[in-house]
Amino acid sequence: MENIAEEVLKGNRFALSKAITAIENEYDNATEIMQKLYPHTGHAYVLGVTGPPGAGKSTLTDKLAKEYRKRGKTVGIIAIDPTSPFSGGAILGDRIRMNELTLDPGVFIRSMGTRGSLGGLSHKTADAVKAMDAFGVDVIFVETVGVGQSEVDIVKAADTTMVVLIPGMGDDIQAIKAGILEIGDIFTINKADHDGADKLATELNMMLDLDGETKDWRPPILKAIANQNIGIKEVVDTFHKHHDHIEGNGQLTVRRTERAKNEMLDLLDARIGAYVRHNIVDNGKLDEYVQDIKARKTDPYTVVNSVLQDMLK
Ligand SMILES: Nc1nc2c(ncn2[C@@H]2O[C@H](COP(=O)(O)OP(=O)(O)OP(=O)(O)O)[C@@H](O)[C@H]2O)c(=O)[nH]1
Ligand SMILES: [Mg+2]
Repeated sequence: MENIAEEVLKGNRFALSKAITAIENEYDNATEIMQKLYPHTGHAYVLGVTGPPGAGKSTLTDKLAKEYRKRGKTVGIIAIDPTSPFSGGAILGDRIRMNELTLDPGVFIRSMGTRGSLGGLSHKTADAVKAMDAFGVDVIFVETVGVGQSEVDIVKAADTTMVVLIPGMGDDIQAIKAGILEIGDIFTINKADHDGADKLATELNMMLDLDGETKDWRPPILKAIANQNIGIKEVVDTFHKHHDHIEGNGQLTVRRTERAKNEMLDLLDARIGAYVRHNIVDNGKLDEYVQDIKARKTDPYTVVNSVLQDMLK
């Protein structure tokens, strides 16, 4: 395909698929594709969905996507494959569960691999989001597992982030609370058909009370039974509420500006890193430096200073 970007802009699904593959694998044409797509981004609303493995994130996303379709919106879904080998089986599950959605031309689903590329994943996810945005979907879901730093980085691509929790997590909630309180605009307790949903809601409420004194948005706590389609409309309504809230108080613009800034700095870091590598690692100079540093003939600080001076000439 000659003009992948042009085809994406025309709404060609196959081209969108190729564009995301180029992004994922860092093909040479990825930058050019993004340059052409970028002017056409900024229209989609991006929803982050994160939470522990098996919480029902994909099931929820599937039902939420269908609800958005009912409301006349087109939907993109990016599922970031679980890194853990324990939940690796869910990748196939995701595809099967979301299968009926893939028959709907108003929905585009794509999973992206994390293996071996955690560092670059947030920027690849952000680019995949932009590709879907330029393609023309109204709403984009980004599903990630867990609440570690890499997920936090990934949800930075989202305008509104929902954290999915499940009853019976016991002390786990203590362990992850710092991370989840920070990133959750909305909390959904899924699997509310299991015991302990109310207890979890109470605990979460207490934590949010402690955390939320200075904030003007109190993250709502919702309950859902995703596989029975219960609580789905309420989640979508709450997404809308949060959207209206951050649009009204200017936070949406602030978030998006911050995102543009961080993305540019990340890109710059990556390019500079690649340039440095190319210049001192590939030509074997690094090994010489390391030998000299090890022998205490010089030190890393001096070496870095002189390498930089040489490069910036
Ligand atoms: N009982 C019950 N089971 C549910 C509910 N929602 C989802 N499930 C089931 O929980 C299992 C995991 O659901 P997924 O949607 O794959 O969960 P996930 O969070 O996407 O999982 P990973 O992507 O692997 O982290 C599936 O067997 C679902 O059918 C619910 O509300 N109640
Ligand atoms: Mg999933």
